[in-house]
Amino acid sequence: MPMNTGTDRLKILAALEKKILWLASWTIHNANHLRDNDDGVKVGGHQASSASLATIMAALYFAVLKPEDRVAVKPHASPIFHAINYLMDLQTREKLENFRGYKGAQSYPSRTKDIDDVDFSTGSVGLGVAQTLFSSLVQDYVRAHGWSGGRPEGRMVALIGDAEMDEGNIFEALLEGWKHGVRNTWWIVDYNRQSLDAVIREGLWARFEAMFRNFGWDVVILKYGSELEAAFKEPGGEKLRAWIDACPNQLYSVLTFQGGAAWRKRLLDAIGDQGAATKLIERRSDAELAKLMTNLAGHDLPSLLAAFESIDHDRPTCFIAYTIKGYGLPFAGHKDNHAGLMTTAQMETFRAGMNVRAGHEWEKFEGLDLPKTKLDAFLKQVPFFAAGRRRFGAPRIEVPAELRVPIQATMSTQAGFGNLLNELGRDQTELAARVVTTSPDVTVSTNLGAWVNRRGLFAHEAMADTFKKERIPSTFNWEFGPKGQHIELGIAEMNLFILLSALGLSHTINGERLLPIGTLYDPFIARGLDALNYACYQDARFIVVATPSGITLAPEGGAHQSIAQPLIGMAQDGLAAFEPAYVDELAVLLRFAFDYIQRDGDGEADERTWLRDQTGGSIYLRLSTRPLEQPKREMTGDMRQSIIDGAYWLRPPGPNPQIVVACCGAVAPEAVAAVGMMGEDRRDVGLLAVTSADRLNAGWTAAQRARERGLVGARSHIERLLAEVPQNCALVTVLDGHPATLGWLGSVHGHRVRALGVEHFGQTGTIADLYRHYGIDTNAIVRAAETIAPGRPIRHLRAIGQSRSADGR
Ligand SMILES: Cc1ncc(C[n+]2csc(CCOP(=O)(O)OP(=O)(O)O)c2C)c(N)n1
Ligand SMILES: [Mg+2]
Repeated sequence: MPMNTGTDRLKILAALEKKILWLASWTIHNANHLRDNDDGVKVGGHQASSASLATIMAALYFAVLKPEDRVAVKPHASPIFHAINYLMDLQTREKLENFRGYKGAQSYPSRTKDIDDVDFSTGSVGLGVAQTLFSSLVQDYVRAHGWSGGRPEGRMVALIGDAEMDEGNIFEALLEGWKHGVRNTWWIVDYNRQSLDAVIREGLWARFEAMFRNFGWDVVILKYGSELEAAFKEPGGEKLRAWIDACPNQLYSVLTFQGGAAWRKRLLDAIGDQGAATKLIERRSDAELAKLMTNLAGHDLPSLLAAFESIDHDRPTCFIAYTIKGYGLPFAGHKDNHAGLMTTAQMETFRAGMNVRAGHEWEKFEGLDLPKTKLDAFLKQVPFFAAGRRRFGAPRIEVPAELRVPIQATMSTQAGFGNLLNELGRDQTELAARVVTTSPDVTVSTNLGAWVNRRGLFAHEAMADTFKKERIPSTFNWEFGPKGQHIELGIAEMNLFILLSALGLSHTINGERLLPIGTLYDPFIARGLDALNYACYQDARFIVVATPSGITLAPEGGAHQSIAQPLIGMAQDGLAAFEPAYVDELAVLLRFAFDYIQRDGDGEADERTWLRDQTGGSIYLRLSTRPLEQPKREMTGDMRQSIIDGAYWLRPPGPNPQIVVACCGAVAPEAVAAVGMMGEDRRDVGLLAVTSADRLNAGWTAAQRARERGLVGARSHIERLLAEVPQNCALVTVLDGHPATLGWLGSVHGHRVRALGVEHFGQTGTIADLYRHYGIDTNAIVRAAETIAPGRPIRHLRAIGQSRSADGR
């Protein structure tokens, strides 16, 4: 286009940079002002932090990025991000006026809550950064499987705070990226040398540079802007360069804050020579000197454009861009500026400097000295936005009515999971083709081995199994290649969840649906919990299969035994958690999971369960390595539905029960035995098998809410199940996990309840030892029942008690 000659383009970009800084600052100021009389909560952490990235984001969003690129924006730069989208008509004035308010533009860019085109949510620092790296891997995966759909390869870009680089998950991702030959990833570090509380250590950039190079990245250091570079070439310029090179971060910040006169005094004291260097300084007014000395490359459009546009390869690249926190604002450089806000008087001065008239603050081109038509025409052709919204969809992958699974007489749910995937792996179906598995170095021990034998490991280059070639017998024949369907990860669980987040957004990022399954050890969910939360917050879709779990993993001891995980499963939004006891239940649930992770309907609750099942979400299956005798039964439609809804009667209570036992997961045999033992001494005992405390609880809560809103007939699954149980009947609940997971069942209809479970770090021992120690064995269930539902002593319990004391235990 003729208007896009070099200088024209620079002028327009400079105007747009100014505009987004204005709009972001005004958004923040305005939102604060509106809420001054309200709850007094001020907007912090955005003003200075946003200004730091205004130039870089103007260069990227308005010039450098292409429609196929995707960006994770540093959380506190959200006002700049929203301002850019506002200019592109993708964000509304109403939402900006309500920034951080109820249903307003979000404090941190959010895929799920914002209306503008957020590629990756950010907020918990470090996670968005790693997400870009894994998204790039997923892009490679999709393309290697022949699903590019003719779309060009995109770059995954992260805008990173320099203090954000402290987050360990970034380093974990770097290492994993190196192993997988990551490409097309740009990380741009906003090197403003300030965190929230402090000015950072000297020379940090050199550590970053060495580290990135070590992991095979290209590093581009963007230090001085074009004006400073030109000044260095003037007579005396070398002295200026030497001074600024040696200037400590703290001093540079102080002088930036103090302004031109302070710069002059300090520079003349330090390098004044009554010669060329003095002249270089004296030639400039205070304002010019301040502008020159803060002309870092991160605020210099020509330097930024040259650097970004010179990259003509797909190697991962880290840009370390020197910037000033609060650039262009009155508190630029001040170490306390993280939560800095402009006073009304400062805002007025800033407004005057921007040529914005009162009452015209939201006008797109107000105060810019370029014709509106020109700016409008430029915005219409900005490449990044030219192809429309960057969110895609993908058709649903058909899921059969049933998944095949061979069930042995005695087996664990983990073994059942291995069988299910092994069977799936035999099929040449679209479902099998779209499944992608991953595991942080526990592929074999979580029973994915057979699946991987069939489907292979993903790698850019084919690589044969040398053991196989050398004819050394092994259970696992693992071939690597571009068509492989298992992504092998190192041990870091953060990487597992961020990869699942990237795989689970493939339908919207790449327009190609994947059905990701990640396996790990249940206790180590805690290690990746923030990343799991992040993945769910972005509405990524995946299945997490966690084994082994609980103290059932007896000889492994407390370090490997999960207690709180069932509660995580209940509390984690966007994640439906299940803990089946038997393999036929698991088969039903895995089938449901494949369907559920693909749903994207509206949020209306289902009249039957009061669960928002149309919206779908991710799935957590808590499995066990304990082999259990499997029930021989026909899976009826009703039972299938109940397993999915969260519970079914393994033994329905009689007409007037005194006791109902509710059990979940691997302790089913203890519960079955206890119910059998009580049969002679307590009436009509029932046994409820809970497959999902999470879904029972969610449905119950939603049904109560619905009734409070006038839908008097709303009933959830657990309410219907327990409605059969008379009020004076007592409940004993039991699981290998925290007792609070099921303890709430008593509140549903006001039954007395005794909740058994595990509250303390496990011991080593046999399963029998530990179930006894923690009080979740058959005796403990019976004892609890005897106490909570008084009646005649339970004979079997006394018999066991006697034989126990006889053998001295
Ligand atoms: C995991 C996590 N811990 C803490 C915070 C709170 N927090 C937000 S920004 C920030 C520091 C910001 O420093 P930097 O990354 O250098 O960004 P800058 O504001 O300088 O651009 C902190 C501690 C957070 N958002 N996420
Ligand atoms: Mg910083």
